[in-house]
Amino acid sequence: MLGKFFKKPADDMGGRIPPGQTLTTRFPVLTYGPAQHYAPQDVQLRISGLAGARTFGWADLLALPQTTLTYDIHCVTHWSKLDTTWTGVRVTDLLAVLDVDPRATHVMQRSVGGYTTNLSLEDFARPENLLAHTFDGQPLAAEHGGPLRLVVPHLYFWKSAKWLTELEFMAADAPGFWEKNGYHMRGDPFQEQRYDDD
Ligand SMILES: Nc1nc2c(c(=O)[nH]1)N[C@H]1C(S)=C(S)[C@@H](COP(=O)(O)O)O[C@H]1N2
Ligand SMILES: [Mo]
Repeated sequence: MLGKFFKKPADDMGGRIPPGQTLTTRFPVLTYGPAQHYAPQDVQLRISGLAGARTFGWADLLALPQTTLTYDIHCVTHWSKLDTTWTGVRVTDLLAVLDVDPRATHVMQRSVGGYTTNLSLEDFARPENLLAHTFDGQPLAAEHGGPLRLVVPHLYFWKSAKWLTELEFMAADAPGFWEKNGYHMRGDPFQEQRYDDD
């Protein structure tokens, strides 16, 4: 049955398909534990650690510049999906209104439900990264992390926390949920950084 939805790319689509990945046109749901369900009005994005403590509610997030971007996503379970379109707040536009301490080198994403995943500040601050609330022009479905998730397309998709509720700025790297369980600290799909010994 899976063969109906997953096909081996004929080529690497001009370098767009990382090694070991297979294309899908579906949008698989990958969640450890149950999906979280709450209204946009209940979104609270806390900023903590080495940045001035702040909380952004839904209206605060919508008051920031809104951007729509299309790019490919890659899951460590070997599926890639091309040309996914997301709308939200660019991480760089959020950073522009924060007061980040120069000692901050890493960011921990925290989700409603307890999922965590770490990024270097450099990987976090890329201009294509979005705090996304909309997928394909529709409100992001709860199963895919709505009302609000991070999307960091240049790394494996486990680095994009669904139901995002906190960004902690840190002076050193620290493992999140999957990283504590053997996944790579960075997770670059083009270097196949799947596990911590890759
Ligand atoms: N809060 C939370 N975020 C998460 C996960 C999770 O289990 N909980 N799974 C990660 C993994 S492993 C992947 S591949 C993507 C899957 O996103 P999707 O379900 O929208 O395809 O979400 C990531 N973000
Ligand atoms: Mo994943």
